[in-house]
Amino acid sequence: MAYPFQLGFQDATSPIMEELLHFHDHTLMIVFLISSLVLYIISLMLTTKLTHTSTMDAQEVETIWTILPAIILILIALPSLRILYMMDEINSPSLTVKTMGHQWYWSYEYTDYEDLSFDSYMIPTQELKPGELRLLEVDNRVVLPMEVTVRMLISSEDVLHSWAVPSLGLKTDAIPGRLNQTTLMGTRPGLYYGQCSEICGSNHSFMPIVLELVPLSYFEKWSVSML
Ligand SMILES: [Cu+2]
Repeated sequence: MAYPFQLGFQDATSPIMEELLHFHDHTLMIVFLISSLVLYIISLMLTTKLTHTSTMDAQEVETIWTILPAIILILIALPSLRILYMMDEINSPSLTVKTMGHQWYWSYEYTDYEDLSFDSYMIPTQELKPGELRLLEVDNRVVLPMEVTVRMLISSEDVLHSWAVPSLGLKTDAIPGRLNQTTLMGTRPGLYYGQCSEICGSNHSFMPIVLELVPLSYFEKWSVSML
């Protein structure tokens, strides 16, 4: 989860999120270089009276300042497209979990099991135990095996919601009448928090998502205990 007053992204828990963080740093570096150059030129223009006849009409410089931005845009677009296709790929998942958005809670269904489903409600502030996070804890967490490709099917029973877990690089809209699909692969065990990310009504802020990533053997024990 994010720490108080955090700037920037949460640490990556999936290979996709690592890619996204690298891409963010890459793009920010380009922005930084362009801004430095522009600031430098502005400061030159403000502090000197130097003009050069060749800047008044020059085919060469115009060619350069047209082609150079185009190359920079390609350097941003190509890695972006690469990640887009990686995120779109469904890598033969071993487990499928269906989640439905409701006003205002999430419900989960492990469709590989006969009868494994539950609702996941936020724990109200007055019922929190010491150390628990306000507006983020739920009564039933989504337990998932780590280092296993999981397919999430996301839809909604009533209005638009959005199922989002920042440290996994996930944000998928839950749309009534439509089944959205995404894959996740957690690389570290732990608790991962997310929130509904589509304004869905008065309790939009109170339907968090908690993933509990555990080793496969723990997941098997958990799934048996839930049946
Ligand atoms: Cu919402």
